[in-house]
Amino acid sequence: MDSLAAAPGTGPATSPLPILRKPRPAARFQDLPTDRTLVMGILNVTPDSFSDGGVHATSDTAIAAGLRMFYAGADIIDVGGESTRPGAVEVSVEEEKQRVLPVVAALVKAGALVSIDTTHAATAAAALDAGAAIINDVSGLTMEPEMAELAARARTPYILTHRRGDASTMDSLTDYWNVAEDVAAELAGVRDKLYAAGVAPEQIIMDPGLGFAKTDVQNWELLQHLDVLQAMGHKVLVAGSRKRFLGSLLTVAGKSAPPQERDAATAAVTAISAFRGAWAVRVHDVGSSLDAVKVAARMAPSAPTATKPPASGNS
Ligand code: PMM
Repeated sequence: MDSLAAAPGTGPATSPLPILRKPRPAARFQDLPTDRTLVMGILNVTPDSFSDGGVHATSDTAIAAGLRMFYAGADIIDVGGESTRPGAVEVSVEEEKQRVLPVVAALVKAGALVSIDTTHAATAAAALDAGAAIINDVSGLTMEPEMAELAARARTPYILTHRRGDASTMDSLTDYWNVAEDVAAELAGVRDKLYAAGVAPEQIIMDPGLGFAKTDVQNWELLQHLDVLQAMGHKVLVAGSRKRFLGSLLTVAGKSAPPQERDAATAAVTAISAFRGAWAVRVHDVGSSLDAVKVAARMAPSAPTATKPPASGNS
């Protein structure tokens, strides 16, 4: 019997950590499943993220939450130490590293595949040293262009997110001619910089940056036209979990639904994104999105059917 094994979340009530399973070999990006959309669990180690700020404010609670997501089936855990919500206060690189590095190291040791959500190259480099396998830079290379050299040197997959401006300015930068075409064109411009730095096409994951310099209507339009992004030939990540445009959609009596009540809508977005071939979704509630991915896979044209093929020939 595996004496260290236990069902997820079954540690004693007094312990913030689920009982640790045996360390597993380090997970590798190239071993991720390719026959379905992947689910990336969001782990914000911050006091002020818009939807889960303060929930995982210490290393222990963050590690426990990350392990729960991993054992629930998340393919990737996205660890971030700085809030990116509009108007968020910047943290120093040292503070950010203190928040994320112990969490990255513990999750990697447990066998999880970890991405590091940061706009700082120094934090990304330290997280890669601690075992992270993907760089998730929501600034789309605008904050620290040296991220490109880091991704090239480390041969690490790089999530290229569309964003205009920064947390303090993006809400006023929503002027587009055709949002899907414009986002794709702006991403293509940054992609060329990544190529110039030596990043290979297969390392690049495109993200439309839902909620970053987008109005509610523009977010929906981007989801409707995911094919425009997919036509660029890279993997596509959809990150709409609990975002404001879902809250607005679910308005009751003039009040936007609070973030914690947006998970069913998030799962619906996951199902549609998966059906349309997204490589991955980035979500807070892993379980409901895993279910949604299964439904989408079962609905795909390639899924098994009970209908017999028409008889061929006269024999
Ligand atoms: N959004 C947030 C944080 N990180 N990363 C990617 N790649 N794409 C996003 O849209 C994105 C991100 C902000 O949302 P959160 O507070 O839920 O993490």
